[in-house]
Amino acid sequence: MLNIVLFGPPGCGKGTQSELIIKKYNLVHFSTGDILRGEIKAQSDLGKEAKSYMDKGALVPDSVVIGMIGKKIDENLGAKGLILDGFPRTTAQAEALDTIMKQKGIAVSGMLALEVEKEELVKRLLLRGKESGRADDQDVSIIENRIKVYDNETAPVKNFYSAQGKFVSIKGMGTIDEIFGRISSAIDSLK
Ligand code: B4P
Repeated sequence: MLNIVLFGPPGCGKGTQSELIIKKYNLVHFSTGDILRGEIKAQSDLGKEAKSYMDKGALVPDSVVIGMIGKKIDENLGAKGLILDGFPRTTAQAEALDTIMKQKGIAVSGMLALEVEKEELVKRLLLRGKESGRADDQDVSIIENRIKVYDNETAPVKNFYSAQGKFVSIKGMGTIDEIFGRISSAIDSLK
């Protein structure tokens, strides 16, 4: 299986590029953010818990998010591969993913990390907030908190994959098509 971790700060283009990748490479999309927003919409217990963290720009606890991944992998073991969009976001999540994948005889093929300047991230997210009404994209202080949480808790996950020789840095500035071209070249060299 071709299992790709698509990584980067909030607003770097993970969701946007995932849509293009799944079409071109016929992979299954797994976005923890989308799943959590679905739970919030359904007003489930999980959604209520997740909302209290997401509204502040904090990460949802590892135990909640890790619990969601095993089932998704089991459901898609026959697929060509997975795009993990927004997961793992902590080293504990990366370790759990490794353990679960080893049990199933599969592995992460590579981590593609989109690098984008902070001002551009804030600009993109505020624009999305205006267009979509997404609660965590409306307020500069919440967006800045998400970027801070990324720097402190999520960026170290790069070291985890770097130590396994699986880390690939991708310039995430430019048009969506330009960035997709860089991502496609990186994926082709993983295959
Ligand atoms: P996510 O849903 O993962 O959202 P995100 O990181 O904010 O956005 P993404 O990166 O996908 O958006 P994109 O740039 O594509 O997470 C939301 C929250 O859920 C987290 O803060 C956290 O609380 C929780 N969560 C999720 N996963 C978790 C986990 N594993 N553990 C714990 N908590 C978790 O899009 C941004 C905007 O930029 C769009 O409007 C897009 O159109 C635009 N854009 C994209 N590319 C562009 C380009 N090249 N030029 C101009 N605009 C561009």
